[in-house]
Amino acid sequence: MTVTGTPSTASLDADPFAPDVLEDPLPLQARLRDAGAVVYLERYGVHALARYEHVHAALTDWQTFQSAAGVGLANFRHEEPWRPPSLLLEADPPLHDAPRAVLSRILGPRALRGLREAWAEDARELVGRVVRRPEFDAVTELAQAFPLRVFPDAVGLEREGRHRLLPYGDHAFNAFGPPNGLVARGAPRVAELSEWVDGQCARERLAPGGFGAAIWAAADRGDITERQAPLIVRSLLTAGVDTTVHALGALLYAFATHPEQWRRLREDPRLARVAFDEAVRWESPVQTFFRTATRDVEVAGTTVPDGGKILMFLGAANRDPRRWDEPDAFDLARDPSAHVGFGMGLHQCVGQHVARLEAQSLLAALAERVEHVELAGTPRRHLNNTLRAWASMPVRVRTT
Ligand code: 4MI
Repeated sequence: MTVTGTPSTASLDADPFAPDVLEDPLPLQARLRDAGAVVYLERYGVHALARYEHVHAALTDWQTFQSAAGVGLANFRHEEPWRPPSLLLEADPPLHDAPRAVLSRILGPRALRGLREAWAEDARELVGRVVRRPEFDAVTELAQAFPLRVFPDAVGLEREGRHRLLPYGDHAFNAFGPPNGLVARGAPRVAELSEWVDGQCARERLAPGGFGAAIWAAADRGDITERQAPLIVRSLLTAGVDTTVHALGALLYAFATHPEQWRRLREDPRLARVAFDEAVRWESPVQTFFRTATRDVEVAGTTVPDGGKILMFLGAANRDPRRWDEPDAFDLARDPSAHVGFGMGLHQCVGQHVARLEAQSLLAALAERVEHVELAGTPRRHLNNTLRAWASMPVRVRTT
């Protein structure tokens, strides 16, 4: 006898936020993709999507898969968020639209043109200084140092307290996951870090000419309200530093371990743009985000209940062999542009042009000065519930 009807949903008791999985998420990603289109994660009572097709479909259907109930494990329908929700990340239309439109313009390619030359020069100066020594730490001395040098100035932040940006972002990205040891470890500093960040969002703290002042100018024009402006500045400070730091870390790791790809980039520096997207696809600095079902919805034969959380594995989708040839290869010859490392659809990363400009500035400066780069020791991961990150990466370079 053949049993027909609803096929049972695959179910796993694995913990995607356990330290050993965060250390190397690839085996669990493969298990999830192969278990089925939808996998129930028993430990957290959520449904997971790890195949490109289904992650993409969920990302582009904001009506069914909402962000306003939080894009972490916490369900804002029942649980109080650790900070007032973001007007961008944790909102949907119509509330999402005005903040999004304002920030898209401020962080758009046209608006960034004025930063190009200055950032190129900043990158040349930093690289020139760092490569004077043949060995250095590519994470602290480049991937962290460059964004911390250019981004806070572009926002118009005061100098005092900038060391709080990375730990604040690190905690925010941990807080999208379950309340595990990583969140507990960050908890003692949350009050201090949040107080500083929130304080920097006030109009009078932000230097004229920066992204922050431009957000307040939009409030003066009435495009957003004065109550919205500081929270939009807060989005820049939350999303603008750790993400780019870890994307640059991914890029530097990729080239330090793929000498032939570095040669290729040096022969054709126009490949810098593809290189950045390929690194974002390959490492997926933002590994996961949740959505919440706005109704009982069927996904590939499984019903996700209204209010149910859906965990989308961006990193798994970006290495899904159903979508990508040789997904584990870092290869400048492919077109990685459809990756979901920046999300997809309405919420797709509004800061990606800033991230691209940072990466292109740094890569161009490195390509000018560095003939060859390789690991000079074992790189060390930095564990975070959401981010795929490096704590340290010793490299050796041969300069021109
Ligand atoms: C995708 S990373 C991210 C985006 C936005 C915010 C935080 C993180 C925010 O606070 O708006």
